[in-house]
Amino acid sequence: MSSYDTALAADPEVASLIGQELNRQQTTLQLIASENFTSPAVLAASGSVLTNKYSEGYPGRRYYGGNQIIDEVEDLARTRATDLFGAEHANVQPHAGANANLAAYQALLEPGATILAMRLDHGGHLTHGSPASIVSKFWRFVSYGVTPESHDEANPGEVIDFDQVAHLAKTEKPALIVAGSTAYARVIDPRPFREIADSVGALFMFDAAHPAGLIAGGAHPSPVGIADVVTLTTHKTLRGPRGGAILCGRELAKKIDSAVFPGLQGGPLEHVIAAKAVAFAEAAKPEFRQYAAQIVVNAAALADALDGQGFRLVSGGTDNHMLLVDLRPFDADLTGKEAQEVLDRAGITCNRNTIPDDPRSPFLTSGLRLGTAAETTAGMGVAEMQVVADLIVRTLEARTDEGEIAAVRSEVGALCAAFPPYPDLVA
Ligand code: DSN
Repeated sequence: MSSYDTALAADPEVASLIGQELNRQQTTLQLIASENFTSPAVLAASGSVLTNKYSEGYPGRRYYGGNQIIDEVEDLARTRATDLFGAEHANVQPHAGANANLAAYQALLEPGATILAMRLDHGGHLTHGSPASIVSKFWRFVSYGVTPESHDEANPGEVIDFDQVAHLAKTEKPALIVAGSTAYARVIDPRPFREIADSVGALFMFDAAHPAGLIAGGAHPSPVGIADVVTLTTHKTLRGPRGGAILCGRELAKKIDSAVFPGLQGGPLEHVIAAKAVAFAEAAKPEFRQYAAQIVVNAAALADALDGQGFRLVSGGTDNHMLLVDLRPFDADLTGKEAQEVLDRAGITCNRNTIPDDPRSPFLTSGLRLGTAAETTAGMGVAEMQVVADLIVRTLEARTDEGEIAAVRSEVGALCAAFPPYPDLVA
């Protein structure tokens, strides 16, 4: 009997789908850099009766009755967040990272103000200036990117071009400079951004959606106390429930809070906020520091194992939780889309991604983005990263050989069986 059959007896259709998804997560490799496996405690909090409660407002200032306990939940989450990151203020209500960014812009900027952020095709996020995002209707975006690829092994390029950031800051006079990325395999040092922002009187926001867990675990420099505002997601390297949060100094607290509610959102998701509180406490434990360090070690091991197999690693490698693989030297005809699809069939879940100055469209791409946060949670280490790299290479070499793909799928299943993310849940 599946772990969901009893709880969802009245809805076997949904129970079956959740069971199938649990089975997929337990039996295939999860290498999407923005995903993770939350703890059973996080799952329990986010599946709790707190979902029933309306609590528009903030602790002590709600628009509905019956919020005494909810206030304690949200206060606990805020205190744990500020303690974990060493921040003066935390807003834990954003439903997602995109909402956190939108609220931060709304709090800090007048409509029409200029924002200097990372180019989308060099790793920036939709909320860093995509014409398709609502942010581009309210603010004017100017983009910086990474330096060109270089063939000098000691200095491979494709790192944030701080000369360009400084130049654009001077010429475009942004009101806000944004650091942060969804597809950048290197540490993002907040200090040069701060210096450039100060030199032109701009505010500085660090979008820590991806490295939040690495920051909490001491495996990435913290932007807290350097940036005016830090936005983050709680579900990537931080390993909490799907959601967002904003950290800032006391002087911006009121503006940030008002921008989230009533500016952008209605009732907060207090079941998710409780789950965020659980995750913040988990991330404060000494073992989380080991976990964060292991994510980085595993990413480096995966990069090493793929290097020399014909791939090119954007920026020459990684020093965070992800790597960006240029597929073209491996096979000039292989798109990221095709690679993602064949890897999916082999039980290896990842996503296609543009690489800097990608000649292909974002729908096709020339790259793959791989991340190690989830499988590190499942207990995999350096030895398994070598196996994972071999399975990726075999799959991409045997794209039309269904027998070989089935053989890889079976080996993936055996590897995952040794590292189940939820050993106590039955699909
Ligand atoms: N979708 C997230 C990621 O995969 O990085 C960004 O929003």
